[in-house]
Amino acid sequence: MKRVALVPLVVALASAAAPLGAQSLMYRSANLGGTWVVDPGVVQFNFVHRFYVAPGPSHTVVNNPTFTFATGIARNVAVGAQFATHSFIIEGFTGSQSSNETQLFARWRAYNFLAKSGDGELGADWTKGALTLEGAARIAGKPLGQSSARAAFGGGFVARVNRYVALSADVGSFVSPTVLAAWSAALNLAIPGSPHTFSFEVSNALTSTIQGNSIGQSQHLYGFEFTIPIHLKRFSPWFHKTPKPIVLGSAAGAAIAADVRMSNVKFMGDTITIAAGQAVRWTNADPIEHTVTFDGAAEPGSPVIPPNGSYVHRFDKPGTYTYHCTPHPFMKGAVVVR
Ligand SMILES: [Cu+2]
Repeated sequence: MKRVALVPLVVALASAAAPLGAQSLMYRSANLGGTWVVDPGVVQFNFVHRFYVAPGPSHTVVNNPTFTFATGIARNVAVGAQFATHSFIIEGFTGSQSSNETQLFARWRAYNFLAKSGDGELGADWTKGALTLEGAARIAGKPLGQSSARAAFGGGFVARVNRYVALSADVGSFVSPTVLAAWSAALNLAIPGSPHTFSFEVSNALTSTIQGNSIGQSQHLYGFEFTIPIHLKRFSPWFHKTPKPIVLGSAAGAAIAADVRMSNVKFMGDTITIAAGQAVRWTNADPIEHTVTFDGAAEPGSPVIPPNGSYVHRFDKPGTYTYHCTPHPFMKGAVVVR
C-alpha cells in the first residue's frame, strides 16, 4: 500500500527538479540514487571518489572511485553502468581475483532494476520547498556473496540553504544484525552558470552501488562527487564545418557604428561608445553559443547567438548599457550611447 502511494510523489519531484537536469546533488544525498532519469541525448557522467588513510606505520591512502555512465533511451527510461574499484563486496566475500565491481542498470522513473546481480531498488522522494526526503527499498539477490536474498532499506534528506548550497545525510542498511549500516553526510554545491553539481562527503560506504550503499565499514571515508550531464548536441561542431553566418536582431535602418567580436569567451572591446540612433553588431567567433543580455533588462537583448552568428541592435536613448552573456556571466561589456 505504501509503495503505491509513493509513486505520484516521485513524479511530482521529477518535474520540480527538471530545471537542474539529469542528476543533481541538490536533490539527492551521497548514498541514495534518488529518482533521477537521464534525458535522451544526454550522457550522464558521475564521479565519486572516496578515500581513507590506513593506520600507521604505513598511512597508505586507499582510494575507492565509483564511475557512473548513463543515458536516456526514451522519456523516463535510462540505462547505464557503474564501475567501482576496491569493492568490499567482491573483495571480502566472493574470493574473486579482481576487486572491481560492475553494476548494469535500467531505470524507469521511480524504479531501478539491476540487470546483472538481481539486485533492485525502489526509490522515492518528496520535495517541499527547500527540503527533499528520500527513501529506498532494496533487494539484493546475493548479498555479500551469500546465497539467500536479503532486503535493505535506506532513507535520507537534502536541505537546500539557497540555490547553490545544500546539506544532505542518509543511512542505509541490510536487514541484518551482523552488517553495519552505511551512512553519509555531505555539503552539496551547484556550480553557478553550469549544469554541474559537486559534493564534499564523509561516509562509511566504500562504493556507490546498491550493495555498497547498504554496507558500512568501521572506518570513515572522505571524498567528493562530481556530476556531469553531457548534452550530445554540444559535440555537433566536431562533425560540421564552419556553420553559415546568420544575423539576429535588426539595425532598424540605422548605421552599424561599432563591431564587437565574441572570442575566447570574451567581448573584445568591452566598452564602446556610439551616438543615439546608431546600431552595434556583435559577432560570435567562438565555437560555443553566447548571448548579449542587458543588465536589468534595460534593452530586450539577444536570443542565443550560435557560432558564426551575429546580433545587431539599435540604441535610441542616451545612457550606459551594461551587458553580459547568460551562459558565461563573467563575459561583460558596456555600450555608451551619447
Ligand atoms: Cu557566452
